[in-house]
Amino acid sequence: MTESHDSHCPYCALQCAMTLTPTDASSGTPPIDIAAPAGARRLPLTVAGRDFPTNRGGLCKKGWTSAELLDVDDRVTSPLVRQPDGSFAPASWETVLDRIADTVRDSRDRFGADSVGVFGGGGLTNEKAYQLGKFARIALGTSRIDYNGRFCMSSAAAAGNRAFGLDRGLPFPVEDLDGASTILMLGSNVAATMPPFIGHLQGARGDRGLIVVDPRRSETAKLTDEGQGVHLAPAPGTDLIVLLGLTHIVITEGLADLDYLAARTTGFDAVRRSANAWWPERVQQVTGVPVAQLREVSRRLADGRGTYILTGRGVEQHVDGTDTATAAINLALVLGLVGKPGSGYGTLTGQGNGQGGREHGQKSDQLPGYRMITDPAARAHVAGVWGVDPSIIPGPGVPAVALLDELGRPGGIRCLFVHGSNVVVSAPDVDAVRAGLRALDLLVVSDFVLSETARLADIVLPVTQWAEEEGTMTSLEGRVIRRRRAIEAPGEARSELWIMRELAERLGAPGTWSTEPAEVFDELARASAGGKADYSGLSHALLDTGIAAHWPFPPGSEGTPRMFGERFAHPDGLARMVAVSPRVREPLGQHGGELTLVTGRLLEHYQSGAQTRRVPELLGARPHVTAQLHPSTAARLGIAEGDAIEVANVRGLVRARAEVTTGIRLDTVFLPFHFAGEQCANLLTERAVDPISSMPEFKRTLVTVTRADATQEVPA
Ligand SMILES: Nc1nc2c(c(=O)[nH]1)N[C@H]1C(S)=C(S)[C@@H](COP(=O)(O)OP(=O)(O)OC[C@H]3O[C@@H](n4cnc5c(=O)[nH]c(N)nc54)[C@H](O)[C@@H]3O)O[C@H]1N2
Ligand SMILES: Nc1nc2c(c(=O)[nH]1)N[C@H]1C(S)=C(S)[C@@H](COP(=O)(O)OP(=O)(O)OC[C@H]3O[C@@H](n4cnc5c(=O)[nH]c(N)nc54)[C@H](O)[C@@H]3O)O[C@H]1N2
Ligand code: SF4
Ligand SMILES: [Mo]
Repeated sequence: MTESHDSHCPYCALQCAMTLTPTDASSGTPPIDIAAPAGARRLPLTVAGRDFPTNRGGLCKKGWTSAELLDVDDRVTSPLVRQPDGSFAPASWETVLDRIADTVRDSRDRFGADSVGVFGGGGLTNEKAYQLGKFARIALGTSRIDYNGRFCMSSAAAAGNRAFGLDRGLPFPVEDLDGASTILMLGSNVAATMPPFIGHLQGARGDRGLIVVDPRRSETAKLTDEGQGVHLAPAPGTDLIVLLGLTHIVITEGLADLDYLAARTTGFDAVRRSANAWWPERVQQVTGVPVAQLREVSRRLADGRGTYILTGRGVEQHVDGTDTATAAINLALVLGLVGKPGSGYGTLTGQGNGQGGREHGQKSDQLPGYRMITDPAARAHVAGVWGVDPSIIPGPGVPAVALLDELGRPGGIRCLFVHGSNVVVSAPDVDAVRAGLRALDLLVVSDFVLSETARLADIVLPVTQWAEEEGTMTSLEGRVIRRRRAIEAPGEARSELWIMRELAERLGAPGTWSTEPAEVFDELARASAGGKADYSGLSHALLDTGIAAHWPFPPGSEGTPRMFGERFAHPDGLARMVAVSPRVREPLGQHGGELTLVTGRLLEHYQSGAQTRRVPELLGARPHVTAQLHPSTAARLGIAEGDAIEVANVRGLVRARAEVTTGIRLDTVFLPFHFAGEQCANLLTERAVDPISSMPEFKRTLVTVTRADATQEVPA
C-alpha cells in the first residue's frame, strides 16, 4: 500500500483539504489525468477531497486537477542560464549560485545594497516567506523587498489595521457564516474564486437573503436569484458612496447600535457627519443603485438576526480601496456587528498563503510577527532572534509598484530575485514592467515552470512545489495548517530554504540558515513572539496533532478562532472609526476611452495563469481571453458574439474575443487577467496607487473597444 498524506490545495486561501496518494507503480493505484485519455499519462499522485471545515470534502476544478502541476511539460528540473542567443542552457547549481553571489557582491560594492531587490509572493509557505524577508535584510542587506500581496490584500489590511489595530482577514472561522441570516458581499465572486465557500452561504441564501454588490451579474450575483437575495450593480468604483448611503440610512432610520458605538468605538460623530452628505437620492444619482434597494438592504442588515459584511478585491483594488474597505468596516461598526457572536466583518484573503504571507516580513515596511520595521523595539527583538545587531537591519523599502518602477533606472535596482510571482502578467502596466526587467544586470527567477517572467530571466532556479515540500500555510480564517510532502521533486529542483542558505553562505551573511522547514518555523515562532501575529506557541509537531490553530497563538494558548469579542487591538481596546469620503478623481477620460474596463477572475484559471494554463482540462475550458460586453453596447459597436475585438487605451492594446452578455452594465467591459502576451489585461491597467496601501487601481480604467480588422490575426 502506498501511504497517503493529508495536505491542502496549492491554490487559493480557502486551502481546501486534500489527501494525496502517490501513484507508486507497484501499488496499482489508478492514475488520474482527467484531460488525457485513460492510461495516456500517469501522474505522480492522486488527489482526493478531505473533510475539513472550509471545504467539507469539496474541491473546485482547479483543486481536482492540481496533480497535473507536478508533471507539466516545461517543468524546470535544472538551473537554467540564458545564452547570448537568448535560449536557456542547463547549468550546475554550483555555477549558478557562484555567479549570482558574485554579481550581487559586485552590485552592492558599486551601487549600494539597495541596488539588489526581492519580489516575493503570497503563495510561499510561512517558512519561505519568513526566510525571504530575513534573506533580503541580512544576507543581501537591502531594504528593497516587497511582494504580490501588495496587489492583493494591502487595502483591506491597511483598513483593518487602522480600524481594529490588527489585520486578520476573517476574524472568525468560516463556519460561523453558516448561521448567518444576511450576508452582504461587496466585490467578491466566491462562486468562481472559492467555489466550496458557497456551502457557507446556505443560511443567508435560504433565509433573509444574500446581498451581492458587483457591477457584473457574476456567478455569485446569480445566487441572489434565490430566496430574498438582492444584487446591487453600482457603477465600478462607486462602492464607497454606496456604503456611505447605507450608513446614512441606518443612522437616520434609527437602526444604529448606539450602545455598542459608545462602548466599543471612537470616531462615530465624524463618521455620522460624513454620511450625512450621502442621502439616498444623491447616492442613486452617482452610483445608479435605486433608493428602494438601498433602503431595503439597510433594513435587512439591521434586522439583528446574524449579519456579516464581507469584502473582496472588487472594492479593494482601487485607488481609494483602503477608504472603501474602511467604509465597509464603519457600516459594520454602526450596526454593532464586529466581535459579537453570529455577526461580523471580514475580507476574503485570496492567495494560498495570502494571510501568512503578509505577516512574516515580505512587506517593505515590516518585520516578522506583523511588526513595523521602523519600531526600535521590534527591530531589537527580531535582531535578537536573527543573532545580529539591530543597526544592520535596513529601514523601510518601497511598495511593489514603486519597486518595479525602480528596475533598471539610474540609482535604482540592478539585480532582482523573484520568488512566487509572474509580474509581467499580473502587475499593472506590464509593458513598463517588462522594460524594467530587461534593463536589469541580473534577473533571477525561482519557479517550477517557465512562467512569462521566468522566460525573461538571466537565471532560472528550479524549486519544489506544494506536494513536494513540508511547511505551513495560514488560511483566510487565520488558521495555520500543514502542507506535507507526498512525493520527491524531480531532477535538480531544490527548496527555496536551501537556495537561500547557499546564497547567504556565499555572501558571508551573519545568522543561521536552516534548510529544515520545522526548524525555520520554530525560528519564525520566536521572531513572532509578542507581535500581533503571534505564532510562538506553535510548532510543526503541535500542528501535526490536528489542532485548529488560529493565531494569535502564544504558548499555552488554545488559539484564537474569534477575535475582538472583548476588545480591539488598539491600546485603549476601542475600534477607530475613520470618516472617509469620496476623493475627487482625476477624470479618467484623460487616459482615453469610453467604456470602463473592469478586470477579475474566471473559475478555471489562477492568477497570471502560469500554473492553470498548463493544466489541459483548465486550458481546454478557457483557452483564450474573452471580453464581456452588454448586447446594446456590442450592437452599437457592430460587435457580435465571438468576434475578434481590440480593447485599447494609451498604454496598450489587448486582442480578445467578444462574449456578449446581459450580465454587465452598458458602460462596462470585463477582462480576466489570466492570459499573457497580447491577451494580457494588464497591458491596459495603470500604475496609479492608493495613497495609504499602495494598492494599484486594477479594477477600473477607461478603454475603447473596436471590432478587429477581419484579416488580422487573433487568438484561435
Ligand atoms: N479561479 C480563481 N480563484 C481565485 C483566484 C484566481 O486567480 N482564480 N485568485 C485568488 C486570489 S489571489 C484572490 S485575491 C481572490 C479574489 O477573489 P475575488 O475578489 O472574488 O475576485 P475578482 O474576480 O478579482 O473580483 C471579484 C468581483 O469584483 C467585481 N468588481 C470589479 N470592480 C468592482 C467594483 O468597482 N465594485 C464592486 N462592488 N465589484 C467590482 C468583479 O466584477 C468581480 O466579479 O481569488 C482567489 N481565488
Ligand atoms: N488586472 C488585474 N491584475 C491583477 C489582479 C486583478 O484582479 N486584476 N489581481 C492581483 C492579485 S489579487 C494577485 S494575488 C496577483 C497575483 O499574480 P502573481 O503574483 O503573478 O501570481 P501567480 O500567477 O500565482 O504567480 C505565481 C508564480 O509563482 C510560481 N510559484 C507558485 N508557488 C511557488 C513557490 O512556492 N515558490 C516559487 N518560487 N514560485 C512559486 C508559479 O508557478 C507562478 O509562476 O495578481 C494581481 N494582478
Ligand atoms: S477553492 Fe481554492 S483551495 Fe479549494 S480547491 Fe479550489 S483553488 Fe483549491
Ligand atoms: Mo490575490
